[in-house]
Amino acid sequence: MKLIKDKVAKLSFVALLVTVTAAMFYAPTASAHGEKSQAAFMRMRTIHWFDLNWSKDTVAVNDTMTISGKFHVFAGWPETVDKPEISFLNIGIPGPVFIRQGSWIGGQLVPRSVTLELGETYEFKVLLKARRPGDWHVHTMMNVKGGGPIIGPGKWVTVTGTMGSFTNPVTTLLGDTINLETYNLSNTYFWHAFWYGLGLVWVGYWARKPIFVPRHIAMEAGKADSLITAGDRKVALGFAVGTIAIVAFGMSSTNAAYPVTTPLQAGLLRGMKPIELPARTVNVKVEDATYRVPGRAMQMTLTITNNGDSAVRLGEFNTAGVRFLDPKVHTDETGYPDDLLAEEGLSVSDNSPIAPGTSRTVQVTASDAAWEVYRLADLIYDPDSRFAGLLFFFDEAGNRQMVMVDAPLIPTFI
Ligand SMILES: [Cu+2]
Repeated sequence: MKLIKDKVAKLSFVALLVTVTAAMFYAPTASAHGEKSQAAFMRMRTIHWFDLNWSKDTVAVNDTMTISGKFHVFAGWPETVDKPEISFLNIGIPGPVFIRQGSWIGGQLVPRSVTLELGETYEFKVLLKARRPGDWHVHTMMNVKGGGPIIGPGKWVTVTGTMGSFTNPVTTLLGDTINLETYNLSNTYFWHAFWYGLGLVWVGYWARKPIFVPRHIAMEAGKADSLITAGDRKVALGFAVGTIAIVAFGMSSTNAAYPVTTPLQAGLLRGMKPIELPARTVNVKVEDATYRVPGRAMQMTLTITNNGDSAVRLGEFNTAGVRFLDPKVHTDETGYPDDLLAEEGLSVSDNSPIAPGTSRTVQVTASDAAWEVYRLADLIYDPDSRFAGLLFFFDEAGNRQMVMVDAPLIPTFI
C-alpha cells in the first residue's frame, strides 16, 4: 500500500514539474496589447489613426526611428469617455525599450498634456531611440484623462545590439553634457545607503543589549529610568545633532554644486494646431449598416454624391485601426501592420468612377479576419451598437479625400 502511495506521490511530482517547465517555455507572442479587449464601439468612435508611418522596422540600440501620421478626433465622442481636454500623446511599448526623444502634434513639441478638439484632425510625430534589444510591438497611443488609454495600431519593430551600450546624452543650459541613463545614480545610491546605514547604526546601538524580556521586566518593576543611561542620552543627542548637521551640510553643498535649478515644468498645452483639410467634395450617406453574427464582415449601403470636378472611386475604409482596401483603387505602400491590413478586404458593388455631379448607391462590404481577431465583432456585447470610420476616395489624378462616416451598426443573425 505504502509503495503505491509513494509511486503516486513521485508521479504527481513529476507531472507538476513537467507542467511548470512547459508553462515556463510557453511564451506566446501576442500581436495586440490591450486594445483587443477594449469595447469595440469605443475603439471605433474615439480616435481614428491614419496615414501612419514607421520609419524603420529594424533599428540598432542608440539609433532612432520615427512614427508619424495623423489622427482624427471623432465628433461623436462616447459619453463614458471624458472629452479629450487633457490628453497625452504616448507610445505603447513594454517599458522603455525605446526612449521618447521627442513628440510633436502639429509641429509643436508636446512633452506635456494637450487639449484636443472634437472633430479636428491633427498631425503627429514621435521620435524614438532604441534602448533594449528584442522584438517590440510599438503602438501609437493617446491617454485621455477621465477616459483611459486609446490605443492606436501597433507594428513589430526589432531592436538589435546590446542595452549596455545605450546612452542618452543631454546638454544642459549650463553647457554640461550628461548621460541621463546614469546621471546622478551614484549620488542617489550614496545618500540612500548613508541614511539607511545610519538608521541601522541607531538600531544596532540599542540592540547590542538585550531588547525585549529584561526591558519589559524592568519596566513592569517600575525601573524604566534605569534602562536609559547618561551615556545613552549623549549618544542620542549625538545622533540628533549629527543628523541636523549632515542635512544642513548636504543641502548647502548640493546648492553649491548645482547653483542653478528650476522647478518641474508642468501644465496643460492648449491651442494645438489641427490640419486644415481641403473642402469636402464627396458626400456620403450611410443608408444602413449591418454585420453578421457570427461573421467576419460588415456591410454598408452608401449613397455617394460627387460634388467635385473629377471622378472618384472608393479605395479604403478604416475603422479602429483596421484598413480595408479595394486593391483596384488603392494599395498600401507604408508597410502597415499585416494583421490590421485587409489588402483586398473592401468590395464595392459598383466601384467604377463616380462622375462629377452624380450620385450612386452602392453596397460596400468590409471583410477580413481582423474583424474577428481584433474583436470588432464583439460590438454585439457593447451597449451602443454604432460604428464610425474613415472612407478614402481617390480621384483620377490619385488625389485623396477623407470622409467620416458614422451610423448605427445593426447585427443580423442566421
Ligand atoms: Cu501590441
